[in-house]
Amino acid sequence: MTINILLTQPVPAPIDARLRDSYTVHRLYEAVDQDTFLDQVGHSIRGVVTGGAKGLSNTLMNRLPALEVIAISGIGTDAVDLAHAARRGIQVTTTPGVLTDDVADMGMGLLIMALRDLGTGDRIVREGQWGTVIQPLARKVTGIELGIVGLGRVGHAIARRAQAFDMKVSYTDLHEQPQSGYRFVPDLIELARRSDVLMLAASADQGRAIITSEVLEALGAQGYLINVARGKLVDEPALIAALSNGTIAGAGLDVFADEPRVPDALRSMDNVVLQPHRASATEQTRLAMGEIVLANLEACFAGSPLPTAVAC
Ligand code: 8YV
Repeated sequence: MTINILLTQPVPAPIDARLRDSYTVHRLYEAVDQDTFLDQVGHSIRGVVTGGAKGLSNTLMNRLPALEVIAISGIGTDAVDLAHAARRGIQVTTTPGVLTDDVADMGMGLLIMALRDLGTGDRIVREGQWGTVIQPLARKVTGIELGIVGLGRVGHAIARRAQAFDMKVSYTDLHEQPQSGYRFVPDLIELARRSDVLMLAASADQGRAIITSEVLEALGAQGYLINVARGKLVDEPALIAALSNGTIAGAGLDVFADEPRVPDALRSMDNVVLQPHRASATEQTRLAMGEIVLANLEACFAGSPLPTAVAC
């Protein structure tokens, strides 16, 4: 009997084809009326494939009584209630390792774009204003003090890249990692105070905003915030206020509190660089993530240990 899988968002075409080879695929994102759709297929779904940011709400999980596995194409588990899944005996998997480099690359890209004001330069050339509009001098990138919030896989990859730019790297995390060789600053406000750029690479499993108005004040008028982690880590109204009144100099954001909605205030500011949550969105990485999703599904339905299960 065929196994029914629910997709909450599209996956790359080759992965989609492989899913269709092995399973009956149902697409929540194409359903016009999701409620009726779930009434029809919900009872038969044994596996869900979803994204890190999208996850799976408890309301949705509860509509899937036969669910055995939630395969997250991503590393964030903050949008799945792991305790609820565990109580139901549902296994949860992620795709660790393969998106690390892309996320770090995006972090560095946002940093350079924000400090060097590449967006304005691009616009001046495109709009034929070279020679008429004088663009203010930008901020030097090489040699800055970089504060990394969360020294996990992504944080380490950012730090490695930062060293090639002669940046002085400090970090905060729940615990010191003496073997890393980077300066540990336990207090986030202190880290912000000594950083030119604060880069968020932490998990958001605790679901609370750690970048508060106090942290932004400590970062200061010459400071920048870069976020490639989760929007919910930032008090977004406080960030908007800090950007508009000069409390900090600028920001580079790939993630937001209520995606895909981005506050108008952020969209209208010249000192902010915005991306639509695309840190891992390269063909190579999304295919690698898809392979891990496929391997987890296969193991689950073969009754084998799952390659990258999350401890619930
Ligand atoms: C993924 C993410 O690209 O890994 C995560 O948790 O948020 C993203 O970087 C996303 O899950 C893809 O759907």
